[in-house]
Amino acid sequence: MNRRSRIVTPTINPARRRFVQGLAGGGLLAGLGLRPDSAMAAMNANNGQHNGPSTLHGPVFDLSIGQQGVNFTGSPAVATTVNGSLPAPTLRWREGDRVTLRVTNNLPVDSSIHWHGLILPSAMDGVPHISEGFRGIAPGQTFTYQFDTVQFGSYWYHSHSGFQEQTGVYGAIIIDPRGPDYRVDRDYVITLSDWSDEQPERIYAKLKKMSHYYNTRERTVGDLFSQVREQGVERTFADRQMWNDMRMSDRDISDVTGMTYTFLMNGQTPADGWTGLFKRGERVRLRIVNAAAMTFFDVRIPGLKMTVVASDGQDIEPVSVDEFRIGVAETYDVIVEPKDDTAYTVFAQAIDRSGYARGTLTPDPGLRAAVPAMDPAPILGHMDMGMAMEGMDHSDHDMSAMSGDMAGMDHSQHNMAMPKPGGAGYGSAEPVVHGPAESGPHIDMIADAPKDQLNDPGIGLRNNGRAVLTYADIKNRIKTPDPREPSREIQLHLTGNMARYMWSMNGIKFADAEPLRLKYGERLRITLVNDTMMNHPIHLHGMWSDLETGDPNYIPRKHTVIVQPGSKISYLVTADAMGGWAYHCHLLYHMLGMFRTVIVS
Ligand SMILES: [Cu+2]
Repeated sequence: MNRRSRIVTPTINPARRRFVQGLAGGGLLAGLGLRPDSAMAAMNANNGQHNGPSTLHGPVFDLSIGQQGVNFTGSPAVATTVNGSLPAPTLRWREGDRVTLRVTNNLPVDSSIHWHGLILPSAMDGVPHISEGFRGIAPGQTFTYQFDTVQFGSYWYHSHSGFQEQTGVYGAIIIDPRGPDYRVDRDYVITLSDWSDEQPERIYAKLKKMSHYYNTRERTVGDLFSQVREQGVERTFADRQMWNDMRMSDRDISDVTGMTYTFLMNGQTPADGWTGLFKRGERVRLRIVNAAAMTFFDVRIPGLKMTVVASDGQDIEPVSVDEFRIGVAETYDVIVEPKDDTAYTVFAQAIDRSGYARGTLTPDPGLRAAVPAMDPAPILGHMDMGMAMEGMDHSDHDMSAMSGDMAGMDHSQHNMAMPKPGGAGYGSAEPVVHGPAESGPHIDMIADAPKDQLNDPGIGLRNNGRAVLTYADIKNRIKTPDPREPSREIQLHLTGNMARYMWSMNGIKFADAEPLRLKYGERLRITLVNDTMMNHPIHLHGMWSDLETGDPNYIPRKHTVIVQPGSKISYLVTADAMGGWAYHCHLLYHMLGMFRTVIVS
């Protein structure tokens, strides 16, 4: 691997090479675009970054949303971009600054920008018809956002109108602290996203018509024979009968896959790859933002340990890992210290292994590292359906391995902290109750025995021989800002019917739902129960989700929380932000149904 070579040496299984690797040299089309000047600027070397979006420094920003010709796959397409750049320019300002962002909409339809993870007044949050007095930005109009920055760290911004997030309106935000920061020699943003040449409306229509449309991994006859060989006829039959009865597939990991997506790293296709430079011995900070519409990524840099130092912009007690999963809309900051004069691949495989985004950290722009093979595609097991662990006898190998982990987890927790069930920081002690709206054709599953799975790295990452970050590893670096016990608990179920592609909360879709009302100043707990087979990244606007990972003194704060299939998870919220806020699954095509308005008054 020390060879100086420009050649990418893919070792991936040819059978899995179906995803759209993209075009080398693809990206923004300067010739077709409206603003070729900024497109070129975006391609220029930038702070040791070989390619990727440029950085704008605040406190005053002018952003213009428009259309831009791109070519990521060999076919020209039209993206929606900010200042002609995809991803949008990185915005950098300072904690304590009053920022002004003048956003002009040059699209023929309404647009908006939401500042994801920022604590600000409702009127500045950028969600049409939910943020106070905000109805979106009409074509040709400029909306001026202005607010005081009360935080620091890595965040991002994106359109909250239509499906514009899918077509390119997303970018990173870096807020530098007034106080001391991690000392590093290099500081790079890594924005992950999923590009499709198909119009998002078309993708959505296909999913509505046939939810498996993009799932090319249905079982084959060969799978049947190998399952019979491993588990015997009876167990194989019982297992398959269960899946058939439910009219579900145990391969449904992602709704939209590499069949249509080209996965991008800083706007670069896997064929090209983003490149960041370093000198041996330097400390390099990577701010990873998952700006994808629908894709979870598992991120690793073979040969390098990553020290995770922040989650969703918030400093955490540093954790050293080989790999982490990043849900849609989450951000993680890691520090790496390459000791050798060699190139490293930044490898972000999609959760369903239908493709990957790729970049390179290298001392020399001409040097590349091998691209690892993708892991086997995960298969859903009983735990992912929230079934009781006793029912585990005919589960897959993943599962039996997990039972050991779970036993270990319970044990250690009891020994360690003597948790007060239901106490702040420890999660819910309330029974799981399925409401009356959770039956009918719009619901295809309920979790009988959903478990806290804080210690579980998630499907496809269990027992893979690498140290994988889990939510249980995340502890705040500062003391819990609001140590109050929750005065009440709201249990919200994430619900849906995969086959009909209907998504909801508590069995009720957004259009039919009453807002969730919070009392100003109250401290409450929200427990999310996932009655579906998918991971949902749930994002509460305007207030922190204080994730209960088992230590009441150092509760980490997140803006987006992954709820694993068939599991439950709890966080505390201090309702300290007046007005209307969006609260929703951040998977773009789930959002229409799995959404609530939160009103704090
Ligand atoms: Cu969802």
